[in-house]
Amino acid sequence: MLYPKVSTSRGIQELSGVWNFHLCEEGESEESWKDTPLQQAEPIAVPASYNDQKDVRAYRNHCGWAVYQRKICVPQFWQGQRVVLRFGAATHTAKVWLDGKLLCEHRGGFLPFETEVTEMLLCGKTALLTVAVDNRVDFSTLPVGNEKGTSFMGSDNPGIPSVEAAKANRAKQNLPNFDFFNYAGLNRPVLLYTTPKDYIADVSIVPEIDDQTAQVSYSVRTVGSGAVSVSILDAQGKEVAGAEGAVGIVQIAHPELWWPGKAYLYTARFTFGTDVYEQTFGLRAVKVEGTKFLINGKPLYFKGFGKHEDSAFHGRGTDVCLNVKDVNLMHWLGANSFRTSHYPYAEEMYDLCDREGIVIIDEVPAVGIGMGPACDPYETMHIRAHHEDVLREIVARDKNHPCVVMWSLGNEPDLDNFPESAYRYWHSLYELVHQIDPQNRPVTVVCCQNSYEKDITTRTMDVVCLNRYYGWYNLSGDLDAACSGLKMEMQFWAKQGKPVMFTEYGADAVAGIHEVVPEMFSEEFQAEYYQRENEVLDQFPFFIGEQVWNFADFATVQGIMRVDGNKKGLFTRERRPKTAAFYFKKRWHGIPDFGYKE
Ligand code: GCB
Repeated sequence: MLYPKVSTSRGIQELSGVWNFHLCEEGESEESWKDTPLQQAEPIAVPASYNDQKDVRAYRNHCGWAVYQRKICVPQFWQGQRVVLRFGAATHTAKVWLDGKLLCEHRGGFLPFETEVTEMLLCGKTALLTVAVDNRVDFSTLPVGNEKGTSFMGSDNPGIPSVEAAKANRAKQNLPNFDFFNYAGLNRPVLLYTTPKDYIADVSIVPEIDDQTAQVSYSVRTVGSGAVSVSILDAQGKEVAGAEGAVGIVQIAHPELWWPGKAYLYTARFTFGTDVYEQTFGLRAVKVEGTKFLINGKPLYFKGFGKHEDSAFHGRGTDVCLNVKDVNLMHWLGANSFRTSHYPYAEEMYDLCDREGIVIIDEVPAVGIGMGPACDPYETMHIRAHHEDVLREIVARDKNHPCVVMWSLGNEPDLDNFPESAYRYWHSLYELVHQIDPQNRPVTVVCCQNSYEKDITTRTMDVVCLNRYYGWYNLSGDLDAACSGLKMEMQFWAKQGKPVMFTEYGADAVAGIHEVVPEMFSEEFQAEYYQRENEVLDQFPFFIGEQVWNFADFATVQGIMRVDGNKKGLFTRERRPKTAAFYFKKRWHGIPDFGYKE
């Protein structure tokens, strides 16, 4: 799906601002307000999560539908155009009405959707836009919620009669099976945009690089009739190549390649009749060969993070200022990459990373797929069809970004309790993504600390991505034992002939707790944990990257394992550095992006 851009043929009207808002009570239909202005509406900022915008438990802990409303209209000079209403995301399920007419429904809280509203808005009137969003998570949603029991961080003491009785009378609540706060609402920009009646619906760009020239295959999907042409502009806006036709190949002589840390962007200006759409792209090749991850033929060493879209007040709301700040902090640290744990991020972040040369492992919200050794999640959860839809949607959205170098099918599913079921599930998704990605990038699934010998899926991915907590969740506080366990596991991976990286490792550190003899939760322990484990990882040539958990402290569901959120950040939630940030700054500026282990 194309990102809306202004061009000589296209206009945009942003609908950001303060909307009207209402939380539905249990039993109240989300449709009640579809054609009626909300009574006693509350103000709510869009884009942003609603949870932290008002300090009442009802907002924070809401479970179910919430209704957003505002009036919209378009200028008369948009007559003759096609008008589209677009949501960057609505978390997790959405229904959209205009003057009471149902325009669309969407499942999945982290990807865009849109609907044409030409007839309804070009009649010269103002219309009532009503959007209902449902934040409930269960066995049919991604991310997954538990249907009974507790949330990820909860504790239940089964068997105590008074506790059991109290549980039965509890108010309905979400039980996330994942460790991040279930921020909900219109988290991403909402806008109206125009195209001509005959328009460009999608573009796809696939670069291939040779020593002296680069070849770019392109294809354009159009609606209506007309001729397609493309003109390729360099970073200064000078035309360097061009072609006619909806499908074709252009050659770029003396190409400037896109590198991590040294981004170079070309623009493909597509024309179809009167419509013009500009798509930036980079010339870069991605390939896994043996135990190496090659970008433009050179072996990359990943230095970076798992992150979250998370900040005070906004929750998971798009914050382009925070994005710029975070990318600048990555440059400060000498990092080159991050994973969009545990869901696709807002499109604005990918544009920024294209421009700033930061590499992304792009993950879908398939997190929480596991129910312990007693129950096969692949038999019990009803997620397969939705998982495929989400993968198709993320590839359609992000396929042209040079910053995206690998797809992650999901985070920490059960891979070892039901190894055959897991293999059947994940391997078919792996094949699907290889088929649908025009650039055929590497594909992975992120593996949690498990019985790696029983897990027959992780080793079949293009890159083995491991989340490991030696010294934290196991062998807690004992870094000698942690390093010995880690080393033993690495010897197993050495035999698999695959590139291996950490997509998570870490320790909570509460900013301000300092110790001469470091123990858990102090800043010094966190720094020492990384220093000791990195000494082990550096011994293995097939180990191609370290992404720490997490970039910054973040909000999560309350529970006995978390005090005011997850504290594994190298930065606090306000982006103040902890001791470990200075350790990594020194280390990563000393590790080249390419050829570290040659
Ligand atoms: C993990 C999860 C991540 C958690 C992290 C932790 O393995 O992938 O979502 O936040 O551990 O801190 O426990």
